[in-house]
Amino acid sequence: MKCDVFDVCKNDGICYKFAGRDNLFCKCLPPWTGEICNITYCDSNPCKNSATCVPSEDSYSCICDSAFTGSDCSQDVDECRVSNNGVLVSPCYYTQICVNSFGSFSCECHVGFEGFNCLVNINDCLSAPCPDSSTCVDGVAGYTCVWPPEYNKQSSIGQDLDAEGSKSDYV
Ligand SMILES: [Ca+2]
Repeated sequence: MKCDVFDVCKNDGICYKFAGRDNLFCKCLPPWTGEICNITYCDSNPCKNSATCVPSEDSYSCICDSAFTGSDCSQDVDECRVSNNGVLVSPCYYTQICVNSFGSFSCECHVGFEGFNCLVNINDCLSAPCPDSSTCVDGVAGYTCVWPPEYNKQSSIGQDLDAEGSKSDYV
C-alpha cells in the first residue's frame, strides 16, 4: 500500500510509510485518534444526560446542562440548595416551597401565585369581577374595585375565594 494511492488517513491525518515496511502509519490531528484518525474520545458517549462532549487530543470534557454536574454530568444539581456566599438562594420566589428532583425541581406556590418559579401573581381581574364604572386593581389572591371620585364611593376589596396555590414543575 502506498500513502498517495488511497485516502488512508481520515480527517486530515498525515500518512507515513516507512522504507522497507508494508504497513502505513497515520499521524492524526487533534482531537482525532485511532489507526486511521476516524474516532475521538467522545465516540463512546462518555457524557451523560444530554451533555455536550468536547474531545481533546488525549481525553474529553463534558459541558453539562444546568440541571446536572460532575465530570461526566451524571450528578443531579440540587437547585433548592444553591448557595451564594453561604446563603441559600431558592429558585422559588416569595419563600415558596422548593422540591428537588433528579434533573429538575418544582415549586409549590403560595395562594395567588403561579409559574415555574411562582413569580407570576395571578391576575384576579381577568374575570372582570368589578362593576362596570369601577376599575379593577389586581392584588394577591384578590382585587380592589376603585371608583372614580365622582361616584363618591369607597374602594371595595374582593377576594378570590377559589384561589389556591399551584405546583409547577420546571423542565
Ligand atoms: Ca435537581
